[in-house]
Amino acid sequence: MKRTNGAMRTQVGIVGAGPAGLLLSHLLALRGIDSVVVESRSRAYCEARQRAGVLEDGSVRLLRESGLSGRLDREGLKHGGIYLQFDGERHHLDFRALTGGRTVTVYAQTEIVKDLIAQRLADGGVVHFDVSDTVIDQLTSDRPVLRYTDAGGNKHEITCDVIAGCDGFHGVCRLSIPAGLSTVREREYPYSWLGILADVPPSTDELIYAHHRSGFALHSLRSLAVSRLYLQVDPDEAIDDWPDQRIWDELGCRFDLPGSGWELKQGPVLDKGITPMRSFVSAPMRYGRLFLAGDAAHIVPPTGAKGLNLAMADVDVLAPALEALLKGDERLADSYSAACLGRVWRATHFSWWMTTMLHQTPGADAMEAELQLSQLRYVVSSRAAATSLAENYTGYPARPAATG
Ligand code: RFL
Ligand code: PHB
Repeated sequence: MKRTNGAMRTQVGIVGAGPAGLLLSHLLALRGIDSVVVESRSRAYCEARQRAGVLEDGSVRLLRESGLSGRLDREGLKHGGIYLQFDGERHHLDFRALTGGRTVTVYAQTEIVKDLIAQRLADGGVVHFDVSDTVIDQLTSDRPVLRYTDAGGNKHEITCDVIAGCDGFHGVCRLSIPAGLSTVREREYPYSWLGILADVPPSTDELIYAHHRSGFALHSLRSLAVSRLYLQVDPDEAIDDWPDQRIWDELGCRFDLPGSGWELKQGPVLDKGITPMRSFVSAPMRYGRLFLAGDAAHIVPPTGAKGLNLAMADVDVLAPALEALLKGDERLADSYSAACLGRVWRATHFSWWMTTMLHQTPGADAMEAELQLSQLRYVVSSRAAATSLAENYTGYPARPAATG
């Protein structure tokens, strides 16, 4: 950030210090482009917010190629498949065998955010936490402005060349696009996820997605010592009605495999919360000099493990597009939205498909239950169907290997 006669100036003003905003700031810095990130929450809050856990191989490569994978390479857990459980049976899908060697990596979003913040600050990057009253303006000019109030109550205005709206689903940037100029496609699902983080080694080597007549359950993990588990619950459930033992009992019931000897290990609950499920796509992802990336433009239900990966894929496309735009070539900026939306819609469909195949729809009839079970049986018995799941789960389209 530069100061000229008291006025502040940067090339790219970035709203939001989630994975999209922080990674974009880093990718721009690698290209010699100056940015300022403003974030309404504290650094501690951003680093502790429990969210995603699964990275596609393309996301891992992006982090590696941009010098951010030191801890990820040491601590990330490579997974070559998942389990699908239904009808009292647990089936393994072997992604390596189905996709010619592709894998995913379990490495928590909290750790990616910690790594990104540490790297930006070590490189002299500017990230302002605890800001309020964020406003973006003059978006159709070539000098858009970013206004905010800092933690001490002082008001600031930064003149930018471009603004990146990386402020998540509840941010202000998308709302700054005039209503008639964007198209929104949205679906709310009639269930939520109750998620816990537990101080207990995972009871599984790879994630278990379980279809059960009481509702969906997912066994994920954060490390070889910490488990992450989810339960489908009604959207109006209150977390206070779910004491820890009730959660463990319900998880035990939904993952139960009679006669197998398998048991769910229980431990102290470190964090718990309820998240609604929604699909949402706002297009185009550009308005003048405002570019949206990540959850600011699109969200998916977490069943496909796609949200974080989409956020990273967006900024992978946006960084070179902004580099070219700042040199006077707008072609990549013009194609940014379309380039991202192809992947976004594929992930939106996959997430919807996984969600509707695995959850119990309130009020659904026996016909729907049989259709779900038939689809699940098909996925675990047909190589073609299993390959389709594996290809989407590991990331479609695959991120091309780096050249040179
Ligand atoms: P974020 O992470 O929401 O970051 C946006 C940031 O913007 C800030 N902000 C503002 N700052 C300044 N001024 C304002 N007016 C602002 N308004 C908002 C916010 O405080 C925040 O820090 O969006 P980003 O960067 O686009 O990243 C998206 C991901 O966080 C999200 O898609 C994933 O977490 C989704 N997701 C998953 N994705 C995966 O790829 N794999 C998974 O396994 C996975 N599991 C999940 C998930 C999301 C979940 N929840 C809680 C929604 C599991 C769950 C339970
Ligand atoms: C997680 O570990 O938080 C997680 C993993 C897979 C999903 C969703 C969430 O599909």
